Amino acid sequence: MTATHEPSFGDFYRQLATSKPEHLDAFWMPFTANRHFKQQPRLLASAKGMHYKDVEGREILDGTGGLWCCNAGHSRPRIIDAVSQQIATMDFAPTFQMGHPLPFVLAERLAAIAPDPLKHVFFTNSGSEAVDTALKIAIAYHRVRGEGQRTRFIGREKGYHGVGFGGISVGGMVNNRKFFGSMLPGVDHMRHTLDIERNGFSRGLPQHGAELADDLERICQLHDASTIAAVIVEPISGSAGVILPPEGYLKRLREICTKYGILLIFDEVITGYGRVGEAFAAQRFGVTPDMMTTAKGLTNGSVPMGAVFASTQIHDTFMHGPEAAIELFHGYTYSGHPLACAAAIATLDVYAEENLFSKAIDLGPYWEDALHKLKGLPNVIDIRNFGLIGAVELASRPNAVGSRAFEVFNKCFHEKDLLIRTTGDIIALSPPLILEKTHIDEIFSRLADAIKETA
Ligand code: PXG
Repeated sequence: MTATHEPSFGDFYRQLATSKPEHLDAFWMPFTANRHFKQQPRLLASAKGMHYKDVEGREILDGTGGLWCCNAGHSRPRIIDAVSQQIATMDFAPTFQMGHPLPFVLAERLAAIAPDPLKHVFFTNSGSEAVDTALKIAIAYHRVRGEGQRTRFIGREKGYHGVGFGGISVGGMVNNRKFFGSMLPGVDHMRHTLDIERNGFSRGLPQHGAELADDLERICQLHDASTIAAVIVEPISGSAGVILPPEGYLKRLREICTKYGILLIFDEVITGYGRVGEAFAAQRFGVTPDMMTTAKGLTNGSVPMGAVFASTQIHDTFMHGPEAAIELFHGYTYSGHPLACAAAIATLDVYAEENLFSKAIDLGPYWEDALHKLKGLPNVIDIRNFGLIGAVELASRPNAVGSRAFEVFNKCFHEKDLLIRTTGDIIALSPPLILEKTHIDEIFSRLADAIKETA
């Protein structure tokens, strides 16, 4: 069965495209300047491969994989078929004291591509829920093994771990935190690793800054390591504008965590599923955490799903109580949802058949060269890259942080038929991994023009 995925630009879309702002008012959009958007909406209607089409049928090259989601490109027939067949077969089944085969199959498939010993998988519906799940598992794990005093979490400045109370507490993006009260108690933060002065225009990982991992050592001295449950970091920070780990930094974090019995959690929501040339950044960097949080590329963005990977040691620690007792009082109605599982299994098939996890290695050098050719364009103060991730940082206008990059974003979308993503004055790129060299050329020539045309 092949579901139809041809766009139909019927009256509905046309009406939406020409909507007056008040017709768009009911949807309170996430992380969006709502009033600004609704004056000049950017509405996508269909997607295939490397491209979106907007509501008027204009083709837009996707430099972002949706939002770091669609690693295999858009609307892949195999995923469409799997989800269509699944919804026709069984729409929903509970996973609390019940089961169905798909999450078991999927977990095994995921364990097979995860680094040893991260061989157990807990399903959620998003990255934010994956983060909260991992934090809760960390605290419960220490309690189960008799170290219930380990309740502190250590995050990092500029970290993004979703929007749950756990995630914003360990996160380090100021606007995501300051409106929301005091959050979780007992959280501390290491410094971030962005250092344009020493590392500006680095190709790949920056040379300077491994010593920033020693912040963790200092925090351990301050609070006593025996009070700390876990450290959580993104191997590469995405949302804050592509901040890379300096050479040796992650290894140093791992060493300190091991020394003090602190769990290390890698939030791989954007780095997972091939973005950096291996299934996970943990493998590319040769550093193994105790847990990984993932989402997005897990289903190629097609159905909401997150997954937490836990080490055998963590999982097995929970499995010693009375046999009929529930080991972990945590879960979501939709943990292991049939449609999400079907989408994820089909997605893993596509990744494997098309060897997409190695695309970032094969195309990485070409991507890097093309990106770094933007050096010297007006207002470009840094360029960063790793795998198939790229960032161009622009100088901020006085008293208007973010306005210059947002203008480039708008110009790209409306005039250059290119979708990019911005955060502050940083342009972030994370194209579908199916792209070819001609797409890379297109992305950077259109972006270069937009940057040149923006004062
Ligand atoms: N952790 C990380 C590292 C993320 O990047 C989340 C958790 C939360 O996932 P959910 O599925 O709850 O949104 C994310 C999400 C951007 C951007 O522009 C990145 C994300 C979300 C929206 C925008 O970089 N990452």
